[in-house]
Amino acid sequence: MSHGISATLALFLVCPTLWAKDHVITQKGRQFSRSKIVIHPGDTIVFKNDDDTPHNVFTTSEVMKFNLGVQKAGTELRHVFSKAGEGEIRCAIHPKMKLNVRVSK
Ligand SMILES: [Cu+2]
Repeated sequence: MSHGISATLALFLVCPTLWAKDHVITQKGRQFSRSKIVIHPGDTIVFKNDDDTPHNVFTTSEVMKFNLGVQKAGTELRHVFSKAGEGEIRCAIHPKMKLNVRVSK
């Protein structure tokens, strides 16, 4: 085996996040673009704000607790989901906005 191939293999073995994906969720009309999403550990959700008002993506779900803070119109914020489990993402400004996220191994 050449050094080049073994170095590439080693990189994949130590760095599983090379397979990680970005999933885009848009916030428009004070709604998330979907109500559910299934992703894998290490994946990122990119939250885009396509409204002309701010949003504030957060969750209190135990397996994935985070709060992206106030997100200005026209911006995008990212969050990496490292642990398997299920939770409900909400918007602190618009209580009707809900997104069920399942992080499945
Ligand atoms: Cu909102």
